[in-house]
Amino acid sequence: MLDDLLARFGKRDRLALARLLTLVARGEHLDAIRLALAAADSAASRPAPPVVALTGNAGVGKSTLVGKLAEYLRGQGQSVAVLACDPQSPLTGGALLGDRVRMPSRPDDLGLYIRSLAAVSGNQAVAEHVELMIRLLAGFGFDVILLETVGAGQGDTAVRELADVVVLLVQPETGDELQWEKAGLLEVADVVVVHKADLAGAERMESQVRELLTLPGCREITVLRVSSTKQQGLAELWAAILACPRHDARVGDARALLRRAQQVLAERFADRVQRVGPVVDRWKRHELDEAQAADELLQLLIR
Ligand SMILES: Nc1nc2c(ncn2[C@@H]2O[C@H](COP(=O)(O)OP(=O)(O)OP(=O)(O)O)[C@@H](O)[C@H]2O)c(=O)[nH]1
Ligand SMILES: [Mg+2]
Repeated sequence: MLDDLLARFGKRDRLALARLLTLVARGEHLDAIRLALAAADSAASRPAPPVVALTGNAGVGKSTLVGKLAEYLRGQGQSVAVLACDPQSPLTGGALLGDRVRMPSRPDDLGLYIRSLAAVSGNQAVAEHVELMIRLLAGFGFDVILLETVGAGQGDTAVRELADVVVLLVQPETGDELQWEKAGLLEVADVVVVHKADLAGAERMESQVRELLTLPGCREITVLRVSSTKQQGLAELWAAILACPRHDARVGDARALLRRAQQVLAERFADRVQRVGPVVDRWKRHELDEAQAADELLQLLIR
């Protein structure tokens, strides 16, 4: 079944993509999918798509802005995949909150793919699986990958590792909460969006953010006012995102190295990986005891 799915994925079958994402979300067949992607990566020569995370407090308008940004990019002819780490995401029709639909669903638009992910506790697991989902979407050939993440302080450092550019959303009249953002999120942000700029107090909020950013130790961060409602600032936001030095210098290098290591391992062990399954099956059927199975597996590896 997995082989069939992977073959269809290779032919850009969206249903296969959806099924593979589901498997990854459940933590199933991760290694096999990784291996298949590594093999495909080494064959493909296209550059990795930018991965942009939008993060911020609940209700700040992440889903709305992701939707608008996706529409903007579609208008530019770019294909876009969205991963919304939010089970109630209005982007996906919000099964739980149907009235919150904020983006027209476009089942016919093959250049747009939106997937919501259940928020799972334990950042490590989420990060690991989301990373593989991103690789699936990249492997499928999307030009841009947008990530909506729940703005919980702790998890956002994981976002830093996943995304090339992190956009932090704040909104007017949340003066006190800015302290919280100062503590954690400004450290991971590349761009700060004062969202809902159509509301009163946006300018004041912008100057507060700028003031915070003059504190010693702050990195160069672009601050912009954007209104999704009025569709203002989207082009400027995208330009600011593209102007960020993608984290390739640090994370990107490490990613490239890991990818290469994965390819080498996949190539070197391809024949043996096929033989691991049967050993495990024999162990499951009690034809081998643990020690014998472990021994056989070890022999496979050190051969
Ligand atoms: N005034 C104004 N309201 C906006 C704007 N963008 C979004 N909103 C409203 O803000 C509210 C929250 O929007 P969401 O997109 O669901 O926010 P979110 O950050 O994804 O929320 P969670 O996923 O629940 O954390 C909704 O009522 C939107 O209509 C904007 O540009 N201006
Ligand atoms: Mg949301």
